[in-house]
Amino acid sequence: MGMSMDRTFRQRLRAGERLIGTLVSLPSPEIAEVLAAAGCDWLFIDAEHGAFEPAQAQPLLQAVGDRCPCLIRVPAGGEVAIKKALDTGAAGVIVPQVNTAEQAARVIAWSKFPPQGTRGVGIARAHGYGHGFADYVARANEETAVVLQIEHIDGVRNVRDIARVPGIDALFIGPYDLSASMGRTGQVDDPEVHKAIATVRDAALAAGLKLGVFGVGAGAVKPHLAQGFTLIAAGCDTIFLGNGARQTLAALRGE
Ligand code: 3PY
Ligand code: MG
Repeated sequence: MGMSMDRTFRQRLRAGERLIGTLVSLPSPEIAEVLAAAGCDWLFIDAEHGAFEPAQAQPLLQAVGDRCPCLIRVPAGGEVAIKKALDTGAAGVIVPQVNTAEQAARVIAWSKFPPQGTRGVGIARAHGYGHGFADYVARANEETAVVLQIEHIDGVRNVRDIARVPGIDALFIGPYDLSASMGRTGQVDDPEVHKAIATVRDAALAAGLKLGVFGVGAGAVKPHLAQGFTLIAAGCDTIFLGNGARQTLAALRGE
């Protein structure tokens, strides 16, 4: 996938380019097209909480084509989900709830073809359905981004060890799960939650990894921009849709 003359998403991520995208929670190619056309730098396709499996993200990728790189968040850091997500031709995977270095190492192994890892070798969209097999297999380890979510206080405690695992491109904070693991569900601006986020930030930057974060809107992610976060998921499809409808209704009803 992608034009080889262009920089890949992974190259742009690793170069520290600010990449602003949004979360897609509905398995709708049309919504992916709308968000790509709106100018998103990338799409966070959510096959963890969204009502679809990693392989069902494929029509969304087909809809946006080369216009917008898509990362698929898998339901959990398991081999099958990672394999199926990458086989769609996704620009990378986002793996939730990585709490130990051992878990991180397994995720990297499942995401990289031998000799770097143990990713299964098959024929799918990523490989041009077989017609681009050799080319894809030669490039995939270099061109596929692996983003690990640190979103549990156990992951924060282990983050220095996690960050040292070779092959990780970015650590991505899940503020909602992180706050929940600290007994403060949804209190993403709680000082203790902020302290935990700062611990992850320091470990990532010390290890030369990039930093990502989700926020419900621009206001939620803005403070993170100044802290060195570059992989940004702001808002999500259903929130945009509901907000737009609410604003229009309120304007017409004089609220
Ligand atoms: C969280 O906030 O837990 C997330 O996973 C957001 O991406
Ligand atoms: Mg989460």
